[in-house]
Amino acid sequence: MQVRRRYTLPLPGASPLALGGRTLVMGVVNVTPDSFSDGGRWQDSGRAADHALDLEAAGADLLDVGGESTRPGAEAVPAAEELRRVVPVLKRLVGQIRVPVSVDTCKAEVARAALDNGAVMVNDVSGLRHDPALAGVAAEAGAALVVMHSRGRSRDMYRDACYRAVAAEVARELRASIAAAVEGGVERSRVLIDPGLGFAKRAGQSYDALAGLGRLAALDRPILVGPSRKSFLAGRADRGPADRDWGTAAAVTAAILEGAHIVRVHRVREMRQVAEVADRCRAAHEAREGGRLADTGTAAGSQVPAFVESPRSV
Ligand code: PMM
Repeated sequence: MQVRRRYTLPLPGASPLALGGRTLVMGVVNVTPDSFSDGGRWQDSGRAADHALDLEAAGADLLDVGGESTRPGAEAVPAAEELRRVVPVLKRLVGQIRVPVSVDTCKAEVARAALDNGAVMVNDVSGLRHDPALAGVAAEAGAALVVMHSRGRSRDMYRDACYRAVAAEVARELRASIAAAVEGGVERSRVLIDPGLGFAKRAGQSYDALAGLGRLAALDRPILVGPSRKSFLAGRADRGPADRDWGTAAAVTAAILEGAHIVRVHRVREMRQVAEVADRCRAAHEAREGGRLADTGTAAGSQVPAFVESPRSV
């Protein structure tokens, strides 16, 4: 098991997020016709907003709203179309949603509109490679910024999937993304990192990135991991996306034991239960190791969750 540091993530106009005690669950809201798992289901802005509220009620700690599919082979979506998909959903959520909302985009223009309409975090799957101006937009708003590891573009996702040592190369490239964020004006304390499971990584390489998550601790930033329903979980039976939730549960558990602070998932209620059990495993390990695996980070105060035994439990 790997160390998981504690962080306090500042958010504009909202309470800061405490990271590293309990794992936070980020619910996915894809307002796209073609995402690999749920494409087309939430295209209507009213249905997408209802879905976001359902995920909040199911226990999501934060939500990630996106208007561009990043599945392998997907063509880029023009900014105008991405804005048309995402902004009406965000507008509907203002005043209704209580958890922080992130926008999943690589485009500065879309990020700006989303931040103007209630989003407080930008999730850039390109790690600032596609539109470096995005850093300035996040900085100006004081937003949190997720820089995810990937290479190339969605349409030729696997062309650059060649690694000698996946975890080390992902860490090195994420270090460059953090530097680009800071150079663009984003405070380091607002940056999160993500190894980008399934992005420019074949199945075995995604497992290598997951198993090597501990290497990212050296970058001293909170870690977000998004294994949900991805093709590396298809297994020998070649299961389809909707059939990968048990595999997602296993990957979420592995990610938490390897040091993830936030997991990005489609099935919030179920994965919240998974995260709670994995957190208890962490806490038991930490107690046994006498604090070796506990906080070595920057935020003060104990955030290890207090576990209340149910009187009904056998
Ligand atoms: N995966 C998808 C989209 N956005 N963002 C982050 N930070 N990490 C991920 O792993 C990730 C992402 C893949 O598509 P989906 O929205 O259908 O899950």
